[in-house]
Amino acid sequence: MRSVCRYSLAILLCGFSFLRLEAQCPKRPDAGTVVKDPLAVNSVNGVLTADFTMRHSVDNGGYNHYCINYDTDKGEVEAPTLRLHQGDRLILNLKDRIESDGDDSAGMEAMDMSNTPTCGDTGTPTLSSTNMHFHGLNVPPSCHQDDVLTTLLQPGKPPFQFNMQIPKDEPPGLYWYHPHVHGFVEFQVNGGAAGALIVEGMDKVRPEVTGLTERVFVIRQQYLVPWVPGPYQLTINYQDAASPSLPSPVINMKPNEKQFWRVVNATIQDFMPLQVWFNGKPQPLQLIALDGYPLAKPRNQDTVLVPPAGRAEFIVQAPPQNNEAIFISLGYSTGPTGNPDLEQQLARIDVSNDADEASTPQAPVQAKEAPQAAKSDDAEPAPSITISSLKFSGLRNLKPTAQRKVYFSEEFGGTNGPIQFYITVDGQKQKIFEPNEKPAITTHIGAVEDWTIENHALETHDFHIHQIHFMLLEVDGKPVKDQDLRDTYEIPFWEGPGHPYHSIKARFDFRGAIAGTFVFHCHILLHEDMGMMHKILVLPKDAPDPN
Ligand SMILES: [Cu+2]
Repeated sequence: MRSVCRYSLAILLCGFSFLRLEAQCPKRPDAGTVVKDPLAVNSVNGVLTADFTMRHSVDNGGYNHYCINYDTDKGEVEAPTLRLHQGDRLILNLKDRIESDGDDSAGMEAMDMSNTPTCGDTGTPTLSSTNMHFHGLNVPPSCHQDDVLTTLLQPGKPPFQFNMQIPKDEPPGLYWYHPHVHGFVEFQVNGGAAGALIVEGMDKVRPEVTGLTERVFVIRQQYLVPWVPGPYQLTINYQDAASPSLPSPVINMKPNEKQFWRVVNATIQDFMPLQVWFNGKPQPLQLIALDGYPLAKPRNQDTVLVPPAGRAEFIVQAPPQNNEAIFISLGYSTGPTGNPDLEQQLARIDVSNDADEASTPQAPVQAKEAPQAAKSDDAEPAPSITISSLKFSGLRNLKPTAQRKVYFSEEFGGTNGPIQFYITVDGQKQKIFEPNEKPAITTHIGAVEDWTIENHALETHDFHIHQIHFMLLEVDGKPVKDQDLRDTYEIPFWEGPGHPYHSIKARFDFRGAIAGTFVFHCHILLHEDMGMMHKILVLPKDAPDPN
């Protein structure tokens, strides 16, 4: 649920923005057109260098958009897919060119940043500030890498450089990037500022995908400002998915063709049970990877539930010619105090022998030397990568060094007052996140911990931790059959008195080179912005705890 205070300030914000801002974001595709993949920018000789500019505009429909623009010689393109290999270096120059009018506090009280180290520009975070999080990447939480706590970019300042090496044992798969300035994440990701990042090599782990046409679908979600209660508009690669009130987006496939779909849930809060339908029923999807981690064994599922910020990679087989097929997100109940996630057709699948093969436009400069990513059937057979060589492998057989319990909860602040959103380490006092707080959890490099995460709220929450994946062990106290590696996982709402809390138990692996402070939080972005987040400090092995 959303707070009254945010609502009224959003109206204010809109009142200013509507009148004066020139469009800074590229035009979005028309409704009912063929869904194109994002532009792919490939690494060349082990390095991917890209220049991004964060901008803002308000479209004709009144939607506020923040956009991550990438410079090409034909103009700016929005949110390209960054494609790198294990061990490659990502050099991303990001500049903040958000133009704001009037109040850009977005209803957030100015945060106390005292005693908070600074990386990048100084000043108070506002709606015009930005930074970047590389969701799922197992890279250090340090300045110029994946540090959302202290990295701050302010409008008009020189570009800030992110420079990080993708670990050599990073799982091949689908990751994503988005801004993560505490208090303003939802506004910037709302309908816009998010893109996919792929670590190449899935075919080396899961040969099932070899030679298949690959599609990248980034599902976003947008609401009108001023905000009105109810479900928000979904988009697929920036095209409105609002059938039947707008013509459905179109995905082209050849009859009986198998394609490898890589889907990012870049929504602000939508839990998406994904299905592909034809012949009047959902079809089996061959699930290959979740949250950028290849499955130990592919499995067939009719429904793939992808929580906000989750990713699913699966093989879809088209029906024979002259069959209608659809790609759909089913409705999902998030509980009495949750927002409704309604059923929505994401696209109509057009089955024809004339289907366009070149679905992934490549960035012109980099593509000259880079391998074509979308098709790999004429490439040399890739040497295989074994699951056991990937980060976090072998976790199943390790003995945990600590057990913890963490829980989500909510609290009404008055008769009509805003809800407070908490994530709490059991035994500590419930409190919302503050930038200068001490870490709620301190651990050491080398630790392997089992956490039980419960939901005490009447609303489903969406657990995410930065920097590492965790291995799912139990759901509601029962061992799971598939111990998938995840970085985001849903914990359903409490049904009320007389019912047990829903929970998961998962194993957290701190054996990697990730010393530093980072965060765990709910990935319903409003909840994160309102403080449903805390810090975890990972100390070097044997270092004393300073707290
Ligand atoms: Cu939440």
